[in-house]
Amino acid sequence: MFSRFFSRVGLLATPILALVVAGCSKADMNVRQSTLDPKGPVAQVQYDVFMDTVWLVVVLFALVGGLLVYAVIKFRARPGDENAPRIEEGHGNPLVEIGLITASIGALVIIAIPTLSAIWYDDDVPDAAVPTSKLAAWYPRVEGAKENYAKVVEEQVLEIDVIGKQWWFRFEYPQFGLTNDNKRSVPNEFVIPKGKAVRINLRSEDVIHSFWIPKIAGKVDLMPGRKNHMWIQGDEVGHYYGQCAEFCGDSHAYMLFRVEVVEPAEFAKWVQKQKTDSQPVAAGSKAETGKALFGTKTCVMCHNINGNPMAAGAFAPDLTHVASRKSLAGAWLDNRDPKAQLALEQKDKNTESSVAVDNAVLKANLIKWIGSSGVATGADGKPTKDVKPGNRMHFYKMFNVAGLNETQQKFTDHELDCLAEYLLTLK
Ligand code: HEC
Ligand SMILES: [Cu+2]
Repeated sequence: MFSRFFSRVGLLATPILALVVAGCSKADMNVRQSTLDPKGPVAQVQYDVFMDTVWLVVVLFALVGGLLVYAVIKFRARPGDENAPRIEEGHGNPLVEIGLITASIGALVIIAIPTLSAIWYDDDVPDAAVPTSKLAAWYPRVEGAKENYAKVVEEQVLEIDVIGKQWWFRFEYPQFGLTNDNKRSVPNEFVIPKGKAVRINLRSEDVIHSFWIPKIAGKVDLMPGRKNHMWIQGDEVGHYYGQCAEFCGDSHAYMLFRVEVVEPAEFAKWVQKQKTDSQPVAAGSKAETGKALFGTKTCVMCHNINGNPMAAGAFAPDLTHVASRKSLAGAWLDNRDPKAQLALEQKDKNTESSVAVDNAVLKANLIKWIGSSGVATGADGKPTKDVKPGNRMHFYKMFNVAGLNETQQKFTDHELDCLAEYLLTLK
């Protein structure tokens, strides 16, 4: 009776198990955010620690499970056992107990060694990642005076400040003067040169956030009133997806970011581009109307646009190059053609491949974002749903002539069209 039940369960379980195991193939794990597909040394070390632990646990499981199965079979009740003499039950075998305690400690030590060394390695840019430091270790006088050694190492490490806000990330490159104080910060998407060690300084301007790029490194918290740091390095050119990994309020789930790993020459070009101003708009164009609306509809209070002297806000994402970015609003809205993007990823078998910005998609996203304040009504007569619940653009309280108000604006379709046309010129 029982054996028939078990054989049925076995019959059912086998194909299910086969399906589950098939899902574990490496190719299927190649998704946009996967810690099992490391593309840089920090993520690699974290992956290795994970796998070390998995294998140790597999051995322990087989050992303990195996002993249990052995005991169940060997000492199972047999017909006629009722009359057999009872076996004395033992209590407290010191040899077994001490043996098990020692084995457990041994297992913990085995896991602790790679774990601790990984924690040290991930903490800050290791000397080995700085070309000069290797050389200087052998020839301390090669790079000029010895006292300059620290400075040389420092110069070779690219430094990026990451600032968390509800609900988007701001990136600053102090070595290149790309900072919020200079009105040259970079929101949502940042760029790093391939194969170069990057020190990441993490701060928050409001609540706790967490910085996580699964394929490159993660996670380290951004804490209000406290500096944290980590380092990253991208070894393969591509477009990588990151995410805030610490619950931080209404739109936490919509607080994403991207990092583009590019060839060093591309990186230098990108930095130069960030230092340029926006171009003048053509007279009589929709963009010109949009630029004027950008001034009158309070946008200038929060947003900075270099080349538009009115727009000098330091609170919200810098829009000087908004139309060149592949995503919008904390990287929640994608400005690329989704079909073309999927086709490319499938063709290359690589989720790091990326198509360029699609202007039609970008325009639709701009209109959706700016117009979705929750006060406008949709075709069904109900208030439109906001793209990011609680976001600090549509639900930010500030003083105006009428007192403390949320900055909700109403727009006509024409106004939205003109605003989008203006923002599209900000390449
Ligand atoms: C009260 C301050 C404030 C005002 C006023 C404001 N914005 Fe924003 N804006 C923000 C904040 C904050 C964000 C980031 C929202 C997020 O991603 O959570 C943002 C995001 C954006 C973005 C997306 C930027 C990016 O790179 O992702 C655009 C475009 C934008 N605003 C356009 C406008 C326009 C056009 C106006 C005027 C109609 C305007 N904003 C008025 C605060 C403001
Ligand atoms: Cu967050």
